[in-house]
Amino acid sequence: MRPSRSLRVLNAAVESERERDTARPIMLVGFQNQGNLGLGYLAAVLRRYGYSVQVVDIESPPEEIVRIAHDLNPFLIGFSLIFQFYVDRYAALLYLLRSEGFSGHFTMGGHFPSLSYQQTLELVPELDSVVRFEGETTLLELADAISTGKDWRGIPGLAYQSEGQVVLTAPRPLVEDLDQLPYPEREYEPNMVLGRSIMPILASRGCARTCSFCSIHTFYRAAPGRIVRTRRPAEVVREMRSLYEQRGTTVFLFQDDDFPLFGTTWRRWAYEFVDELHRNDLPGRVIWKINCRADAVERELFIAMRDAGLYLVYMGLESGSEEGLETLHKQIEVEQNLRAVNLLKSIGVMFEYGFMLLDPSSTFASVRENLNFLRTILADGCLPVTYCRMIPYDGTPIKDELARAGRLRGDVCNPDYDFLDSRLKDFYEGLTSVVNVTGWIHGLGAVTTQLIWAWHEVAVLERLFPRLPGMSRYQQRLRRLTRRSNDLLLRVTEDLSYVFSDGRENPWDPIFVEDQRRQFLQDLVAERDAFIYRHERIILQALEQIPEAIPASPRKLAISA
Ligand code: B12
Ligand code: SF4
Repeated sequence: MRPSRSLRVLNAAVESERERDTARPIMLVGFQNQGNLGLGYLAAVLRRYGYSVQVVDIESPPEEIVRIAHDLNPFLIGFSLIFQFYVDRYAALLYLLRSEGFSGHFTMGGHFPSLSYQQTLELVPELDSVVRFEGETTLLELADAISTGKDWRGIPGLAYQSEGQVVLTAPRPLVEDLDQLPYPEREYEPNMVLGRSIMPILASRGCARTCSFCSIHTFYRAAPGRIVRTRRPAEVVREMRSLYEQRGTTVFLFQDDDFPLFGTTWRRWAYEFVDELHRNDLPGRVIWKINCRADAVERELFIAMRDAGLYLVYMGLESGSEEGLETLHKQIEVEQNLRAVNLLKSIGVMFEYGFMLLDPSSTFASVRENLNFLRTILADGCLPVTYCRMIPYDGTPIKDELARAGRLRGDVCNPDYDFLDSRLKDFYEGLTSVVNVTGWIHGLGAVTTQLIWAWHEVAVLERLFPRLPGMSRYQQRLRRLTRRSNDLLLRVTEDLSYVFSDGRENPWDPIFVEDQRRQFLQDLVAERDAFIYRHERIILQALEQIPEAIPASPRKLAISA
C-alpha cells in the first residue's frame, strides 16, 4: 500500500515504502476511559498504512482480553502503560496470554516503560520489546519488520533483552511536526454530559517546565527533538469542526500537558486559535477545557478564550505553602495561584485544581497553610475540596532526590517516602481511618467527584442550553451544599492534624463522619435530579438540534489578535 503524503515525512525510512504484510491484525491494549489519545494516534498511523487494528480496554476482564486475542490472532500486541501503578496488572495479563499459548510479539509503551525500561522488562518478562517515547513511527516500523519476518532489533526507539542484557537501540526523535500525524482514532462511545458528547483532543505535546513531581518533562527531555511542539491552530480547529459535524461533539477536553499560552509565541498561538474558532463559527456551538499553569492566566487573553468557548481551566495549584511550591519546583508563588483563581472567577470561567496536602517537605504548619489556602479559594462554595499526597513516580526528579536522601519507600505500584516529621505519616493514616478519603474525594461516586460533576453540568447548561428558569436558585443550593461538605472535611482534617502534632483528643467519630458523607451525597443527588427532571423537556429539545449546520463559507473574523 502506498503511504499517504501526509505521513511520509514522519520518518525517512517510512518514505522508502518499506515492505509490509497487512494480512494479520494488530491489537492495542490500554486504559480507554475518557478516550486514550496515545492509542488513538498509534491506531490511526497503523491504519493509514493498511493494518487492521483493534483497541481493547485494559479494564475489561483478563479472560475477555485473552478471548479477543484468540479470535483476532494478531501478530503483534501493543500494551499502553500510562499509569505506573498498573504495571502488575499488565504483568499478570501478559503472563496469562503467554500461558494460553499466544506467541505473537508483545511490546509496551508509555511514560513508565520509556523512562524505566529496564525495570519494565524485569517486571513484565513476557515482553519482547519496549517502545520508548512517542511511539507512532517506532511501532509502525516494528509492525513492518515483524509482519515480513525481518529482524526488528535495529529499529530506533526500542529496548529489549538479549542474552540477559538490556539492549537500547538508537534514540527515536520526537515527532517534529504534529500536523503530519493523522487525527487519532476515536472508535469508542464518547462520554456524555447531559446528552452532549465529550472528546479529548491535543493542540500540543510536551511541557517546558520542570516540576519535581512530574514525569512529563523528563519524558519529553529524554528523547531527541523539540520538547514542546504545537499544531497549527487551523488544523486543531479543523479537527474540532469535523468532530462536531461528524460525531456531534460539543465538549472538547484539551489534554495538552500545558496548553500553549505562556510567553509571546504561545500567546500569539492562542489568539490565532481563538480567531480560527470564530472563523469557523464554532463559539456558541462547542465549548472546551484546557490544562494550564496559574501563571499563564491573564485577563485579556482569557476573556477572548472564554468568548470563544473556553469554559473550564484545570490548574495544578498543588500547594498553598511557599515551601511546598518550592519543593515541588512549581516556580510559582501562592499569590499567583490565588490571583489566577480570582481572575477566573471574576470572568466566569470554571476552574478545577490539583492539590497535594502532603509533600516531602511537609510540616504540620504547612498542612494547616494548605487547609487555609483551600478555605480561601473555596469560601464561596464554588467547588469541593480535593487533596492528595504527593506520589514519587518513576522518572521524576523528586523520586531521585528522595532515593539519594534514603527516604524513598514502597515499590513501583505503591511508591512512598518518609516525611521529615514521622508524625505526619501517623496523621495521614489517622486521617484515612476517620475519613473515607476514597469515598469523599477520589472515587467515582465520591462527594468531591459528584459535586464537581454537578458544577460541570451547570457550566455546560449555561453555555450549551437555553436559559433554564431557577438556575441561579439551583446554583445557590449547590453552593450551600458544597460549602457544608467542604467545611466538614476541612475541619476534620485540621482537627486531626492537632491530634497528631499536639496530642489533642480526637473529637471525630468515623461513623458520624461517614453518615455525614452519605447524607451530602443523598442531598446532592436529590437537588440535582429535581432540577434536571424539572427541565427535562427543554434539555431534550435542545439536544435534538445537534449538530446545527455551520454555514459553508468561512466567517469574517469576529475578533482580532
Ligand atoms: C488524559 C490523562 C488522563 C485521563 C486518561 C484518559 C485516557 N484514557 O487516556 C484521565 C483523566 C482518566 C486520567 C486519570 C489519571 N491520571 Co492522567 N493523564 C492524562 C494526561 C494529561 C494525558 C495523556 C495523553 O492523552 N497524552 C497524549 C498521548 C498522545 O501521549 P501518551 O499517552 O504519552 O502516548 C504516547 C507515548 O507515551 C507512547 N505510548 C503510549 N502507550 C503506548 C503503547 C504502545 C504499544 C506504544 C508503542 C507506544 C505507546 O506513544 C504515544 C503516542 O506518541 C497525562 C499526561 C501525559 N502527558 O501523558 C496524565 C498522566 C498519564 N496521568 C497521571 C496520573 C497520575 C493520573 C491519575 C492517577 C490522577 C489521579 N490522582 O487520579 C488518574 C489515574 C486514573 C486511574 N486509572 O485510576 C500521570 C501518570 C504518572 C505515572 N507515571 O504513572 C500522568 C503522566 C500525569 C503526570 N503529571 O504525571 N489521566
Ligand atoms: S506538572 Fe504540569 S507544568 Fe509541571 S512539568 Fe508537569 S506538565 Fe509541566
